Amino acid sequence: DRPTEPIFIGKGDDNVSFEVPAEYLTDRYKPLASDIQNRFSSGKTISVTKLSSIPDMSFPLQLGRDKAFSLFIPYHSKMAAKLIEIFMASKTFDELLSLAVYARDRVNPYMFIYALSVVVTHRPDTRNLELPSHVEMFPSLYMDATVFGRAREESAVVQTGSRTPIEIPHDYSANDLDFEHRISYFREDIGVNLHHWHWHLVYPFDGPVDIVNKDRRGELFYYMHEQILARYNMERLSNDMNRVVRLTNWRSPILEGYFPKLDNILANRVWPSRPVNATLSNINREIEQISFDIEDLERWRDRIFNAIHSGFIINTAGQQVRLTEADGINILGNLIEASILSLNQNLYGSLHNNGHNAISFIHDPDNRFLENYGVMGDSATAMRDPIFYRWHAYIDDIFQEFKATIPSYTIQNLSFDNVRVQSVEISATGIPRNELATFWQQSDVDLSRGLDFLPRGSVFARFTHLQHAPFNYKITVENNGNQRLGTVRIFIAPKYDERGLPFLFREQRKLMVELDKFSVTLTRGRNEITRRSIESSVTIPHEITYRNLDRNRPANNSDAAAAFNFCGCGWPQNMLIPKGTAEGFQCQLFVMISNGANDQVENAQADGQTCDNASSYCGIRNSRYPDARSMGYPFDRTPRDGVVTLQQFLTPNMVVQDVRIRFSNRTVAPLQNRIGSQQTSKNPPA
Ligand code: CUO
Repeated sequence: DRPTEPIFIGKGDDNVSFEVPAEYLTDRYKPLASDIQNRFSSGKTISVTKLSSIPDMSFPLQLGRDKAFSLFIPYHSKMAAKLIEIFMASKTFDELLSLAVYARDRVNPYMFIYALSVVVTHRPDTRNLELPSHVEMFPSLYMDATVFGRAREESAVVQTGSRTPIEIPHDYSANDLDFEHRISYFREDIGVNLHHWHWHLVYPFDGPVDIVNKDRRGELFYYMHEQILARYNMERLSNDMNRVVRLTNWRSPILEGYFPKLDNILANRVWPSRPVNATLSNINREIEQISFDIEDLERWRDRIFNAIHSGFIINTAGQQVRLTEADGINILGNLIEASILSLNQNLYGSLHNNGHNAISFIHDPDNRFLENYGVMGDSATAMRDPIFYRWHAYIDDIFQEFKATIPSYTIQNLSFDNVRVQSVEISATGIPRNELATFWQQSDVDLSRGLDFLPRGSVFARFTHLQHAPFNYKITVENNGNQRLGTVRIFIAPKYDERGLPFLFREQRKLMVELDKFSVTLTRGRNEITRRSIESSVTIPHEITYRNLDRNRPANNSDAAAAFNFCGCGWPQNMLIPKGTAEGFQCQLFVMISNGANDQVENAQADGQTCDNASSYCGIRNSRYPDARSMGYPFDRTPRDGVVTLQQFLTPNMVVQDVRIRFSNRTVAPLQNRIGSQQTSKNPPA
């Protein structure tokens, strides 16, 4: 009784409607039952089975429908966890559908969509359901609020087909008087924020244990965020800015302000802003049942550092658990975040999550002004704020402190006998060799699914984002051994620091941005490997980030619709390469081929459901992380004695090539047809 072909839910063009049992209507709507039935329906109707008993939803119902929901608030995440548990417990697809329909008009809508999305992503019988893009469901979380008034006007006055896209200006949240505004294109990139939302959807820190407890999730929490920082820092250096400064002092005013210009239409409020020089204070908000002191954060921090320097943590049974080379980082990831897998929340608290809370409630720590949390309180919006990176730089530094306590890689750990990488070269049509070209591009996103106004039909927002010309890597390898499996690992890092001096290895390794990782079979002798940038293991294609797919395509065709949800997690392809500079930002491209025999993981992709096009940051659905090495290998540790520069770090199976990223300040019009849009809309209901 489960769908065998992809079905698109919530498309918003009313082609599908649900026949709801009258008993499911809320008290307010029961008297209107006959009037409501079929009012919004024109096409296919799905009848919803009436369940003989509805599970107890009283806990998730404690949060009002018009209240702000934040996963970082334990009271809220526990409610969402309960709802997820209820949905997961349904025995059949029919039962799940019925429960979801019942819950939809009762539960807080943001919590509902979050919980249902987690469930759809994790149940085997919903694998063929395609989640709409989060930006289409909740566009107000991703773009300038003024867009929506203009969209309403456009849709009221202009017929579908003649409507023009609403352009989102480049400078809507600040101007260049704010130094940090130079990289707002990165912080406010829709795809970047979608990636972050989706990552936390795939790796929730609370919920049923079998959903939370994924292979190496704590380590991936560290690595994915470490990569965000490496990318952010490269972006900053491209814009003549210093690397991000850790938020170390929690008692002094915070220099960075942020005024998001977002509407929170879910909670009927605007998103709170943070003026410059705001100071953190103790949090005590009864309504969210959250209270902790800055001192608590400091205590947890001290205990975590203590554990790292002692080499073990203390679990809830009072036993020592060693932070080993193999597992230490995973234990710490879960402990510092903290997820429900933390081995002792009483002792180590929830440093990272409560840092988000302290920052997101900085403007109203005791709720005296009845204000909601700021953008740091939601994974869909947190990356917009410069403070996100300062906070995460602090968190990352704790992980680095641990990495400094484990053994460095020896030459043997890094080598691949008889394999010599001779060269790597980057090429793209019409662009000089070993250059990467970046520019601006415009894309459209359909707002109609996420906006509740009539008449319906597509209204597009047109946004401008960074883009680069697609390119190829050509890697030449000499294999003097037998035919063997190798893993190609490609990174890029800036060559010079803020002062224009060449980076030393100990700093440069933290700026190494993973570009790709893939397996190759090396035949005996000379091998030439060609790889396209769009195949990257860290990114997902533009069409998947924005779900800009042809909804009329045949089912189960080449875009791997069956594994779609996990594919939604991945760095946006358009942000693979940092912006660079007009003169050509000087970088070092690093390629290593490691011994595939040591990298392989048993049971990776066990269920045959491969959706590995962004496995580096997101893992693989229902499977172990596909690389046996530490995440970030070979740059996750301090170098062996005597290594000061990247050149000195190299073993024969590695190569470094100087490359430049050249930015040209031009804007390319949208490339794609707006496929998948609601080009034909039905007439508005009378
Ligand atoms: Cu992703 Cu702090 O973990 O936002």
